[in-house]
Amino acid sequence: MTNRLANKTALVTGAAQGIGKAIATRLAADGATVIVSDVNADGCAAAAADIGGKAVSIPADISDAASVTALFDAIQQQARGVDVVVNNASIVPFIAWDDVDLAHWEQIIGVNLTGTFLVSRAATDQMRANKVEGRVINISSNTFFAGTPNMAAYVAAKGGVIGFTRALATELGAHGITVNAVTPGLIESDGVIASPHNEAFEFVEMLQAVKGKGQPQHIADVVSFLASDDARWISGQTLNVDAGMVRH
Ligand code: NAD
Ligand code: 4PL
Repeated sequence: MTNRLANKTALVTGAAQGIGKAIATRLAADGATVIVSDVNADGCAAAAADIGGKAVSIPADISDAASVTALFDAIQQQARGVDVVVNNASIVPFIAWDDVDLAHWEQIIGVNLTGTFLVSRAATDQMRANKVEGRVINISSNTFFAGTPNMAAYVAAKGGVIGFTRALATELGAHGITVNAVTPGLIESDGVIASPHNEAFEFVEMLQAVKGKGQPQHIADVVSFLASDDARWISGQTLNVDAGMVRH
């Protein structure tokens, strides 16, 4: 689509399907070498094959510290390190509040918040070791603003991601690394289509300023901008991408 990420290597987590796959596809179209990563190893390899070109599949579980270490060792060997990291992988639950127990809470925080920490820790250590003025882009959710029902642990984790984004931007700004978050609204991803969230489109569209069904491409196009040199003066921010459903 552009050539603005030529000579960059971009890691996208949770890229086997949905929004992550669309982001990986867009960054590759912008000229990046894309590391397609996912806990679903078969889906990960299939997505990298679909993208083709310079896309590389390296499966990893972001909630597992050893798996994340192995991922970044492989990236250092195969691509001489990472320039752009998109923390997209997460579990998107639909669960009544009465069913939210400690095991569910710990699972969602463990993947959606601690996983984002583990990948950001390893990625920004690698960027600094390589003297790379890198980009970290965290996929949060507009449920943090809306307090959307049936996702209490998820909303808490996504709020944590926004707080972490603000703090990490401060910690790393002196190294030329920017850290930003994107908050999508309801998007017709593979995961959403296969879940009860798929029933919510009519209601959500009623709340949107701009009408239509959110698509993975709507998020990928904004992530491409944040990954580009045009966004060099933006850090610690949360960019809401939901057709104007919520205003913050
Ligand atoms: P999805 O369920 O379609 O895809 C998520 C991917 O993440 C899957 O391929 C899954 O295997 C992977 N994944 C899950 N746990 C993992 C782990 N421990 N390690 C590595 N990979 C893991 O989801 P989606 O709808 O495309 O969502 C992508 C991102 O966008 C998520 O961060 C989600 O919270 C966010 N988001 C989605 C929506 C929406 O409506 N779809 C709205 C706002 C935010
Ligand atoms: C508005 O992040 O942002 C449902 C499911 N509805 O995961 C989300 C909205 C969902 C959302 C989300």
